[in-house]
Amino acid sequence: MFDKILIANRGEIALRVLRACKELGIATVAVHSTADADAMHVRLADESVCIGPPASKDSYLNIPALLAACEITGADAVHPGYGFLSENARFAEILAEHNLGFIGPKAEHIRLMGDKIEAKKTAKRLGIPVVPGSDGAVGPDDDAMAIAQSIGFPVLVKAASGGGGRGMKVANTADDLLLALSTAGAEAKAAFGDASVYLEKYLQKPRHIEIQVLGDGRGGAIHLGERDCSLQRRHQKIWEEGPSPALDARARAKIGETVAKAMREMQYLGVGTVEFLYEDGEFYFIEMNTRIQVEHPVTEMITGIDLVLEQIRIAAGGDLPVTQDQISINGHAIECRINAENPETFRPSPGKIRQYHPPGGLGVRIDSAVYQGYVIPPYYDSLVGKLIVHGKTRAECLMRLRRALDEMVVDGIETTLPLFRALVRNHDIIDGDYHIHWLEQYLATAKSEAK
Ligand code: MV4
Repeated sequence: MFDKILIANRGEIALRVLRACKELGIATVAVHSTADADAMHVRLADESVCIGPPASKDSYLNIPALLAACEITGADAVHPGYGFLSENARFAEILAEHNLGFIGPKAEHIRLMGDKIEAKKTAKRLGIPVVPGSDGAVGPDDDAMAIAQSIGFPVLVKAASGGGGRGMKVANTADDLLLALSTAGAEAKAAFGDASVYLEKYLQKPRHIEIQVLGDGRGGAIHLGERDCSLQRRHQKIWEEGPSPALDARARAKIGETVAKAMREMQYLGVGTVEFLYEDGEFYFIEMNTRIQVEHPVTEMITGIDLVLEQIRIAAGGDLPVTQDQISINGHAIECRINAENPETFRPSPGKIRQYHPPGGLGVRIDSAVYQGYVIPPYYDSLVGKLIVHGKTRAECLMRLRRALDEMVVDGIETTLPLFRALVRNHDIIDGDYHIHWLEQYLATAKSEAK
């Protein structure tokens, strides 16, 4: 097991990792930019190192500074959290070259899943259902039109190095396709330095359902159910829940076992999330995330598994905590990502938190690093905290979420709390009747009615 872990991140996830380390009896090193000197994870860590000025590229993405911090403190492993360097294969390799542990998957798997075309080919080879589309990248001398005709319009042009919605263009007709191909390729080249694109059948109103997996890196892997992350705005998830209101036990077991089998064959190491679009009872693989995700508490609340603690144990060579048949989904959990943003315009609202009262009570969890008097800096994401609520049923969960949202106080900055107080009372949401475009349609309607 590791003796001292350097947490190469900030905010609530840095605090989350720190908590797991403390429970494992592992010493903690916090790193921070000059803008985060007063951050909670810095206060609670055993040691802290300032690694640079506010800009991420000069601090949290500054690999030499992180290596120096490991050297100075004698850390023997690094936890990358999510975002920043968490899916940077080269970073994982550099740590290995310096005899430092990387609490994450094998670099080869990070690299593989970072290339959306290779990821899809791998998924298909491992028996995971994928979206119908081109067989790999569409080259200049491929007959993109013929491929699109065979898929059937509308088709989606996707950048191989994209992800998270970047570098995607919908083509509804043959004429649209030529334009989409040229613009997607040019944008991908500019954004990712890689112009290669691929085609997929465009699914009109799917849900976004992701499967949580845990692998021991030696051929053992289990799945821990799913999270429904369909409520997104501009590819930013705001509300995630598990189990999905759209799945029954049979569908869950089928896709879960398919994914777990694939992870065993890959000899996947650590936590991972396999993302699907789900439409008309069918799953379609779109991407795999090789990191702990923001929404991991939803799974923790319904399975009782501490994903970050197990991620650390497994990275140190440990075994899976349970067997597949010991996993059971208990009750329902919903996570709301509360941001320091205007609830209508979503304009960031950094600044000082003058009043802070987090809700409590049975089944209510707040993952946040803010406190009364904390100043939210303008340099990073605008997350104030995640409100995660558990109930024996979805109805009980919604009732408790409504109460917790009404109880929560964050004054001094604007937050998206009012949005969640409206969503938790919305009939479609209460019925679980929504898809990936539902939120943006809801917001557009609310905006037009406000005029
Ligand atoms: C799609 C799609 C429809 N059809 N692929 C968006 C980001 C990346 N995860 C993949 N995404 C999509 N891929 C096909 N073939 C629709 C989306 C999409 C989306 C997916 C999940 C959650 C929210 C979304 C919002 C817009 C588009």
